[in-house]
Amino acid sequence: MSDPVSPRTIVIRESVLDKNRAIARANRERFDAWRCLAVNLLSSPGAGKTALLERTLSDLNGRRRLAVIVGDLATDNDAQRMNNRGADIVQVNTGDICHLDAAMVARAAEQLTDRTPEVCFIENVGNMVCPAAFDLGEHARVVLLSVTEGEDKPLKYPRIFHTANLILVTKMDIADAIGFDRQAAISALNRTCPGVPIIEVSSRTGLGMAEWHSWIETQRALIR
Ligand SMILES: Nc1nc2c(ncn2[C@@H]2O[C@H](COP(=O)(O)OP(=O)(O)O)[C@@H](O)[C@H]2O)c(=O)[nH]1
Ligand SMILES: [Mg+2]
Repeated sequence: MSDPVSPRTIVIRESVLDKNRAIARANRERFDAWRCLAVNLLSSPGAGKTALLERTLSDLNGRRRLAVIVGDLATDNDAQRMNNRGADIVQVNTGDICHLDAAMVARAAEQLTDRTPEVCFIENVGNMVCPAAFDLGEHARVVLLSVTEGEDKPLKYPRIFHTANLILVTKMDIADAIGFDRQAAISALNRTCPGVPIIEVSSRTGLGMAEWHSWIETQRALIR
């Protein structure tokens, strides 16, 4: 028989999450004060978060003041890719930590005070598990599911999908080539997170971008 779970372990984890929640609340108040929509992007590595942001920054350049806080274990590759598109990019290296937390976002947001954004995207560390537990002070969570990952991922990693306000099914331009089963994916999403809107997108062809931009504007209008 396995040992019972140590109560002490649970208490420590709860206190970490409590502390995170308090900082997240302060982050949200700051974004509200800036009248800035904060969007947390979550997915497995390689689902297309940076490609989506590259395209979004270029599309919205000149229409909105944009910023990206980008989390990465070790490199600034994604920040380099998003540079020179009119947005402020703040890199956060998390080292061994598999998710961003609210304190990291608070430090990053300090760097945006001179030119406060109207929309701040937060590209989380690519991971389908850890980032789900950490509120960053965002207004909305967007979970990306790429057509190459397997249609059953929402059933296997339900927590991240439960917390989503929007699902983007990415890389639709290669869906046919790789035999993506659209009905299976939609049905897994509807079972895991019923009612959450789904937009099919391609950062390569621009499919779904107008709908994605319009979702951003609708969310921005909801900020107090
Ligand atoms: N065909 C296709 N490839 C894409 C698309 N979006 C991203 N990719 C590719 O998928 C890989 C991972 O994308 P990236 O944006 O780095 O994913 P991230 O790790 O979630 O930030 C790269 O080789 C991208 O060029 C897309 O819409 N269509
Ligand atoms: Mg990336």
